[in-house]
Amino acid sequence: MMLTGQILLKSIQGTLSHGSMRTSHHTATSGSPESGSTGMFGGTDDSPEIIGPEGDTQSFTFDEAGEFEYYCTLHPSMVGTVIVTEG
Ligand SMILES: [Cu+2]
Repeated sequence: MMLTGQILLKSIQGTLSHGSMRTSHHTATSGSPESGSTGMFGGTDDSPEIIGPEGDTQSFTFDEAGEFEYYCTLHPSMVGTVIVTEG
C-alpha cells in the first residue's frame, strides 16, 4: 500500500501576513483547539513540536488513509486537515 498526502488548509482566522509567518514559530499538531492534541504528530499541547521560522520542516509518515485535523498550539485560530489517500 502506498500513501500520498495532501494538506488542505481549512481556515485561518485573523490576519497573518507572510512576514509574520516567517518570523513566528508554529506547530502542526494533530487534533483541534477544542479537543486538544491527539498525540499522533506534532507533539502535544504541553510539549509541542515547534516549527521555527528559518525554513524548519516537520515530517510524519501516515500508515493509514484518512483525514487528520491539525492545529497550531501557539495560534489556535490556525487549523487544517491532512488528507491521506491510498495512491
Ligand atoms: Cu502558529
